[in-house]
Amino acid sequence: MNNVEEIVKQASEKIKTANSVESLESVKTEYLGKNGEITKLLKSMSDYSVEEKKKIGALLNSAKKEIDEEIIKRKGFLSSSEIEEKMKKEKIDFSSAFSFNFPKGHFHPISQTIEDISAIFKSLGFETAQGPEIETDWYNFEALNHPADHPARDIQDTFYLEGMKNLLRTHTSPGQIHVMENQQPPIKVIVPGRVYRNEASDASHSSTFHQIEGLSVDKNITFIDLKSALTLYARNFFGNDLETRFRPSYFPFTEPSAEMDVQCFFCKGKGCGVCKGTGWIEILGCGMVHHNVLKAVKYDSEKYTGFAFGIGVERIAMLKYGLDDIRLFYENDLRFLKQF
Ligand code: 2U9
Repeated sequence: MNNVEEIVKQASEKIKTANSVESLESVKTEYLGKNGEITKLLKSMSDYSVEEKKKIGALLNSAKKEIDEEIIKRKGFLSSSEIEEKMKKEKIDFSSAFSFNFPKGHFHPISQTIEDISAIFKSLGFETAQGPEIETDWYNFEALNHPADHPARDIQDTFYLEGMKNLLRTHTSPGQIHVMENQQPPIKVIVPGRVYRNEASDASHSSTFHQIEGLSVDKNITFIDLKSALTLYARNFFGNDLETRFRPSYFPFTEPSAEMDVQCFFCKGKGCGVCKGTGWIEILGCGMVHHNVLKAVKYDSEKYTGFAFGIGVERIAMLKYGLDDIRLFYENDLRFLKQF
């Protein structure tokens, strides 16, 4: 009986080093099973006196209890890590469990381009707003400083709806008029959307296309703010290494107005077919918001100034993907769309 302590120590050592529930079970059998070390000693007690039996019985029972408890503890630990291990090994990827193979779609290249451009302006602090495609003369022209006899108002250029009261917007600018009517400065929004022009379509014209227009109005907004925002946009979209330039232009709703060019990203300014030998590519129109526009939305044009810009999405997408016919975007030919 002197070696009971030694047996417990040995068992304890084996329990600690057992590294599976299975090997733990065999340790249990070795010590507490039918022919186990402790069981054998319990069986041999008949050789002792009643007094001795009491003492030895207590000793063996506490040894048995100790071994049993250690095994239970170790088993708890091993089974949880075994389950973990098993879960890792048997991880099932259910994505392949569906036998029907849905063809995966993706966004249209025009949507992708709108998304890419919007993300850049979002990073510059612009929020996105949207407006209706059916507008009135006031929102589409009058509030945007188009004189009554402006050619764009001609039925030849604009789709008027029945009764001539409503029209299909010819630009997304009326969206910004709505924003300004509902909100005081500071304003910093972009308005992406579909616009309509009553014109014949060819490789570079379509009666429906998309614009992203932007507007920033606050105290002390200057042409510097316009240049820095649009230069950051152009560098980000077309590449940091390309030069940009602004040329004077004319729009009824901005004064002064400008157009922005980026150095041709195909020939890096040397002159090629894409830039028609000029080394520059026009990417947007812009300007300081005309004070008549600020007045139309009842902003104090002495207190506030703003800049605005307009980007033709199809034009940018054609440049980016090297396409020469705008009509490809609307034909929904899968052989074309699948390439994006
Ligand atoms: C408000 C005031 C001013 C938006 C502007 C342009 C210049 C412009 C064209 C780009 C290519 C149209 O799609 S396109 O053909 N747009 O050149 N757009 S400034 O100016 C605004 C907008 C809203 C209230």
